Order: sequence, then C-alpha cells, then structure tokens
Amino acid sequence: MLNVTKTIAAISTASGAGGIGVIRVSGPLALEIGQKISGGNLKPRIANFRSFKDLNGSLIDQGLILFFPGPNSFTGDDIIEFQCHGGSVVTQSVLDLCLKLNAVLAEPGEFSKRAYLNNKIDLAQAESIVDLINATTLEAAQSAANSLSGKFSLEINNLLKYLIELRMYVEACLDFPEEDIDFISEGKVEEKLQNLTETMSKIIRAASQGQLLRDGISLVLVGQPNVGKSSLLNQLSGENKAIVTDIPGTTRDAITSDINLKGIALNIIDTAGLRDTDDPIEKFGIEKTWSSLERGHIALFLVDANKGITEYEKAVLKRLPDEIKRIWVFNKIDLFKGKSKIEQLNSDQIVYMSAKTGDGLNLLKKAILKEVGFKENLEGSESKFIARKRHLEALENVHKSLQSAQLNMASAELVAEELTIAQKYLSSITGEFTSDDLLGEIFSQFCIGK
Ligand SMILES: Nc1nc2c(ncn2[C@@H]2O[C@H](COP(=O)(O)OP(=O)(O)O)[C@@H](O)[C@H]2O)c(=O)[nH]1
Ligand SMILES: [Mg+2]
Repeated sequence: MLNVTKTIAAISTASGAGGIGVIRVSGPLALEIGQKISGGNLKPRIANFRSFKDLNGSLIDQGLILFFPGPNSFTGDDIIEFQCHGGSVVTQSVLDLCLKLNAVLAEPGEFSKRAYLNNKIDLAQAESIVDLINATTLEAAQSAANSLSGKFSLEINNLLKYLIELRMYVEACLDFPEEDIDFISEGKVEEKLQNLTETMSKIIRAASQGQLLRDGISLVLVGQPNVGKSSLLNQLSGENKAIVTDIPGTTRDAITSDINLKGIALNIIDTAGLRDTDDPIEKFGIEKTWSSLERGHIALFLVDANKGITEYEKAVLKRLPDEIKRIWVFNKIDLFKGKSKIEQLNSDQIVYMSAKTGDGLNLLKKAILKEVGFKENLEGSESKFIARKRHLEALENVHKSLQSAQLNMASAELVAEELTIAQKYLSSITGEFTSDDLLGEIFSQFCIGK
C-alpha cells in the first residue's frame, strides 16, 4: 500500500448549474472532514441524508454524504462523497470547507492515480477511465468499459504468464546444459513460440480496432476546384454544411463535420480546392488545406470521372505527405450514367460515385473502413477493448521480439534475451515498468475530480 499523507478533494461533477454536484475527498482526513461538515456518525456505504454546515454552524445545503472506508474504495484510501445541489456556489463552498479542514485540491487524475498506485486498477484500466469519459460513440464507450472492467488487462496478463513460462523453459536449458535436456532442439520451444506469435497477432488486430475507436479518423477532401468536395461533405454528413456552387473557389475556409461510421468517429474536413490563385483569402484557405493534410489519416482525392487522373493530380500527389493514406473518388458518374463501383489501382482504391445523387456513397464508406483495416465483426471470441497508440507500439515491439526469437532458434541465449525484451514491453501496458514521466503524462490528461 502507498503511504499516503495528503488528503485530496475536488468537485467531481462538470462545472455549471446542474441537479446535483459531487465533491469527493480521499485520504486519511476524509472521514474527519466528512464528520465535521455533516455532524458525525457516518455509516459506511450508506446514503446518509444530512445538513452540511460551515465552521460557524451556518447551513450550506442539505444532501447526501457517503463514506467508503479504505481499502475497499475506488482509490484504496478512505473516501467521502458529498452530493449536494449542483451549481457553482454550493459545490465551491463545500470544497472550500474541505480545504479549510486541511484537504488539498486534487490534481487532474489524482484520484485515479491513487487507485493505480494502491493497486486497485492497473495502468491500462486507469487510461480507459478517460477514454470512457471522452468517448464520442457508443461503440467506443462500450470498448472503454470493457477495458476498465479488466478484459484487456486479462488478455495481456495471460500472454505474460505464457511468455514467462516459456522464458523459464529456455533459461533452464541455459542453466543446466549438463542435464542434456535440449528443449530447443526438440522443437518444443519453437511450437510454443509459434502459439504465442499467433495469439499476439490476434491481440494486435483487436487493439488496432480499439485505437480506431478511441482516436477516430480524420478524412481530408482534396481536389481541383469544382470537383465536388463540398457536395461530398454534405452527402457524408447528411447536412447542408458547406456551400455548393458551380463557381470555382467557393470554399475558402476549412469546414469540418463529424460523423459516426460503425462506431468510429470520422472527422471530415472540406478544404479549399488546390489551385494557383491571386485571391488572398483563398490563398489562406489553400495553406490550410496543406496543413490539414499534414494531420489527416486519409486523403479523399476527388477527380472528375470524365477526365480521370490528370497532370494536376499527379503534381499534387508528389506533395502529399508520405504518412497519409489515399482513396481516389471518381466523382460525377451521373453525368454519363456510369455505375458506382470500387476498382483497385495498384495499392489504391478508386470509388466511382456521384456526390450529387449519393450513388456509391456506401461503397466509399466501405473503402474507408477497408483502408484503415477495420473489420465489422471480429471473429467470435475476440473481445472489443479500447487501445492507445502506446499500447499498440508495445504490442508491435513484443511481436518483433518474438519473431526475432524465432529466427534465432539456434542460440538459446538469443532466444532468452528476446523473450526478456518481449516481457518488458508487454508489462509496460499494464504499468509494471512505467516511468514517472509517462505516468505524469497519462494522468495529466484526466479532468480534475477523476
Ligand atoms: N452532376 C454532378 N454535379 C456535381 C456532382 N458533385 C458536385 N457537382 C456540382 O459541381 C459543382 C461544384 O461542386 P462543389 O461541391 O461546390 O465542388 P468543390 O469546389 O470541389 O467543393 C456544383 O455545381 C455541384 O452541384 C456530381 O456528382 N454530379
Ligand atoms: Mg467546395
């Protein structure tokens, strides 16, 4: 258990007027503070209805007070929760009173950090608290709830167990060479490694989905003026967000719209068409287009289907950032009564469609999901969980180490070394080998009171 001396307090509900406001206090002074404000005799885990009074005995509010004795509380320390009327004056008065009674104002995420440091939750679970709060789609919220309940951590811990067993196995060969037990040459290690690598691939697939659900995708519409970018934004969002005219250069400022595609938050950015212009406002817009491309995941490159890819598009292609994925949209097929379809051009997908009639819109959505590798139905047992870039990077490093162990089967030393590295990466996900800097960074993204 962590040696806690500080008692922290914060308003845990969002600011502004509301039905109720919650003030949370955690630490060794929590019970005493709760008793002083509410008049004492607090039954644990029971909603106690009380009058909350200040140090002069004046009434602040009437409400509920709850006492969760440690270690069976969210943080692992004693916790008091005041539920009073919402609104900034009442909640602030109760908080001020707690601070007068020697609590200190909690930092962002400090309650969750204590829960982590007291081993109530692991790091991946702590991270999923913020992801649950910030989720913008139901699917993202469900996946975060799964992670918070420990499903993701369980998968990681099972892998870890298997990995440690394997390591002991290999290290036994190193420690007792005279025993003549050469598991490696018997092929047992190879088989176990193979199993582990296969399970890893599955988890990486599920974690990539989880990362998409968490972070969403940003989609940038690019192409010549008048090719139909704003029309496509309107079709995708189902609203008349962007002005559509047949005058080239109509869109100057970037316009964005958020839609939900199978649970993934898609942020669509309509931009000024890329062309040489003397109009200073349009020039600014074009600069914005380029900077959106720097940050976007997918460029939807619109082309007039009648003209196909011209020198113009080839020139723009050369300037596109390397990291951005690309889907071609051959638009305005209605003008020649063409059929909507998806074609493959080398590694690029081409979607033939009409932004005006909406024909082919579903094909475009399919192409987007394919481009980011999103599978609608993960195979049966693969559970959904939220994941971050940090988790994915760790998983990929584990995978790399396992592969290089497989390539170095001739040397037990090298295999043992790779397995040790893999173990370290894997346990960084749940927080076993995590630096204070990283912890600081993770918990600073929380809101105060969580
Ligand atoms: N026939 C037809 N016209 C379209 C289509 N998409 C856009 N347009 C027209 O092309 C013109 C320019 O469209 P707009 O969306 O403003 O293009 P942007 O400059 O790329 O944003 C407008 O007159 C649209 O109605 C399409 O699929 N078919
Ligand atoms: Mg436009």
